[in-house]
Formats: sequence, structure tokens, C-alpha cells
Amino acid sequence: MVGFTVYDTALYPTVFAISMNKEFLPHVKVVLGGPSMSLDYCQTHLLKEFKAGLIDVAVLKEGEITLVELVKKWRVDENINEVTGLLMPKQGSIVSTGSRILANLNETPMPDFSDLNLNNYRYKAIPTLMSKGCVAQCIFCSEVTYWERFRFRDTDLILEEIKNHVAEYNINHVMFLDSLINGHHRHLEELVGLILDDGLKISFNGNARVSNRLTKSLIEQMSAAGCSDLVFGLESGSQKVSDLMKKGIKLEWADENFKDCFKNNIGVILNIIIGYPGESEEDFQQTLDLIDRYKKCITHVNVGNGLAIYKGMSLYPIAAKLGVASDEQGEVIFDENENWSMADGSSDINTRRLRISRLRNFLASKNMNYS
Ligand code: B12
Ligand code: SF4
Repeated sequence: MVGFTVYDTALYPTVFAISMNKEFLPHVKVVLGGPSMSLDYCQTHLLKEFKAGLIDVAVLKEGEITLVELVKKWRVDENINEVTGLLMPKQGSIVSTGSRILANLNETPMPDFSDLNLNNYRYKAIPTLMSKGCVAQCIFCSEVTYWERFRFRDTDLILEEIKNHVAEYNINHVMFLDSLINGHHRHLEELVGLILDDGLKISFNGNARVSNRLTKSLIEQMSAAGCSDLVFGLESGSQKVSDLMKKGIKLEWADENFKDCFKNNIGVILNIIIGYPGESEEDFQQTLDLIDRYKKCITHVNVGNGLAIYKGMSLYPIAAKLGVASDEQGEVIFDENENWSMADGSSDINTRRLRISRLRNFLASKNMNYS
């Protein structure tokens, strides 16, 4: 069996790899998983591959339990229809056996990295998770629909896992892969407290949400515990655009968070989304102004490729309301390259590309790091 994680941006190379797999290793079963997996997505983008037998099954949402059950059934040639959490081909279509998420994250076993030669990597680092899901409901974000709800692990288990990795693999850095590490500020504070009490000498980084609960004192403690940088999904320097995205933040919170990080030697990495429906030239300029204001604090900017719209995301059903060119049924009108535009002509792929390159030029002119 071979498994593929499917990201929207890597759909075509993944499909290519899957076809190669079936061509050269036809007896090897192909299982898909990852944040793009949903019935809608597979029916829209992968129906042909399912029908052609290139994909045996896709696992919906968290794969830990489903994959084990699936493999157990396959080993003894049993029917897999009873395994919850699968998508599989049936009579020219795709059927679902329902989906499930991990109800109790504390039950996940200790990850085993013993097959990984860490000497092949630049950093002695290992990823882990404190939580799954997000407390926010940003309308463009697939995490809202994918992870269903915010859940977190007990802090003593997280500490135990990190200590295990330090002892087993001699790592000195931990990457938290959570959608955000400050979904629950007391939980984060508790973990940071445990790391400090333990005297563990590691550094760590993770994604974070701009918040008035990410206080100066919490940032100080995080720094003392080894926090090296935080990736903030700021997306825009315009409060209007941020509100349209339903980010649920106030830009003045960013002011405090960024300055406190800077004072405590925590790098601030920004994720930016260019060309959200409703972003005017003035809003775009506000993003440039914000970056300029905090250039001392910002260590890197992830410019991204502009907002992509696709079926299945929370934004899709309200795209027309946001002014995106749509037909009478509310279906977004895409060009041949799946690009969308505003109905009033105020923005299209060229406007977005131009703004992206202006942002890049702006960052270069300020000697800032970006990608
Ligand atoms: C760490 C991370 C990165 C890292 C490393 C990525 C990598 N290649 O490993 C970096 C910073 C490099 C990165 C880059 C990008 N990322 Co990123 N990233 C993440 C993040 C924060 C964590 C991913 C992770 O490892 N989670 C931990 C593991 C345990 O969870 P998981 O991968 O989801 O896997 C679980 C299930 O999905 C499922 N599963 C997953 N794969 C499989 C496979 C099989 C066979 C099975 C059975 C089950 C299964 O079971 C797993 C256990 O429960 C997620 C957000 C998030 N909170 O998940 C975004 C996320 C995955 N990234 C995203 C994107 C868009 C990107 C970029 C395209 C951004 C860009 N425009 O450049 C690039 C492309 C990366 C690439 N080409 O690989 C999106 C993907 C959206 C989508 N639906 O495709 C996410 C979901 C964030 C978001 N909401 O926008 N990313
Ligand atoms: S805060 Fe980040 S992870 Fe959470 S919903 Fe918004 S964009 Fe997604």
C-alpha cells in the first residue's frame, strides 16, 4: 500500500505520481488522505482516477484510526465497507462510509521517527501537535471545515513526547504543526510553564493568531521557554478586508503582539492573502503600510499566490454576495485556468498578480525576507 497526502496546490503532480504507481506497481494499493479530502473535492477533481481504478480509497479527515482498520481488513481480504471514514469507487461514482475525527487526542500513540535519518536534515527538529482544529472561522480557510472543531492534548503528554524526542533523537527544536498554538491561551501558558519548570533546553515555533489574549507576560514566558518565531495569519493590513474574511481580530492587537514578540526576540512571520474579494487599491496600500510600520519586528513574509476560490470552501456559497462573478445559481464563474474575478471588473487574476509582484518588490526594497 502507498499513501499520498493531497494538497490542492499539488493535485496534478499527485495524480501523475498515482498513475505512475499503478503503471509500474499495479498490485500496490493507493490510499489518499490529507486536508483536501472530501466527497465534493474527489467528485470534482478525482472522479476519473477513482473510476479508472488508480485510487483504491481516500481517507477522510484524521487517518490514525481509519488507516489501521483499513489495513487490518485488507490483510485478511475482508470487505472494507464497514470501515468508517472512507471514500471509494462504486458503480462509476464515489461513495462515502462517513467521516470521523479523533475524539480524544490524548489517545494518539508516541510518534516513531526511528526510520528517519535526522542527519540528512539541516535542523535537528521534529514536529508535534498540541491541538487540532481552530477556534476561528475565517471564511476562506479549509481548516474550518476539515478539522471540524478545536481539540487539544493534555500538556503533560505533550511535554512527555518532546522529552522523548530529545532523548531518543537528540533534537533541539520542536515545530508545532497546529493550525494555531494559541487557540486556548491557558493551555499554551500551562505547557510553557511545564517546559520552564522542567528546564528543558529546546527552541520551538508554530502558527499563532493575532489576539489580545496573547499578552505581554505570556509572550515573555514563551520566549523564556524557547519560542523562536511565530507565524501569524494576518492576511491583510486592512481592517475592512480582515472583517470580510471573518478573521475576528482587531489590527491593534497585532500592534501589541508584534512589538512584544520583537522585545522578546521572537521572530514574527506574516502570512498575507492578496486580492481577497473586496480588497481595493486603498486596502492593499494599508497592507503595505502595516508591513512598513512593523518591518523591524517582521522576520519573514509569506506572500502566497493570492486567494484561490474552489468548491467546498466556506467562502464558495457566499462568493456572489462578496461580488465574485457568478452565474444565476450562485456558481462561481472561472476562466480556463480556474481563476475567478469580481463581477464589477474591479479585480481579476491580473490585478492579483500585479499586487503580488508589487508586494514582492516592496519587500525587496525594504531588504525584508519573503517567499
Ligand atoms: C506544517 C505545514 C506546512 C509546512 C510543511 C508542509 C509539508 N509538506 O509537510 C510548510 C510551511 C512547508 C507548508 C507549506 C505549504 N502549505 Co502548509 N501547512 C502546514 C500545517 C500547519 C500542518 C500540516 C501537518 O503536518 N499537520 C499535522 C498532520 C498530522 O496532519 P495532516 O497533515 O493534516 O494529516 C492528518 C490528516 O490530514 C490525515 N492524512 C494526511 N495525509 C494522509 C495520507 C494518508 C494516506 C492518510 C490515510 C491520511 C492522511 O491523517 C493525518 C493524521 O490525522 C497545515 C495546517 C494544519 N493545521 O494542518 C498547513 C496546510 C496543510 N498547508 C496548506 C498549504 C496551502 C500550503 C502551501 C501550498 C502554501 C503555499 N501557498 O505555498 C505550501 C505547500 C507545501 C507543499 N508543497 O508540501 C494548506 C493545505 C490546504 C489544502 N486543502 O490543500 C493547510 C491545510 C493550511 C491551510 N488551511 O491553508 N505547510
Ligand atoms: S485563524 Fe488561521 S487556521 Fe484558524 S480559521 Fe483562520 S486562517 Fe484558518
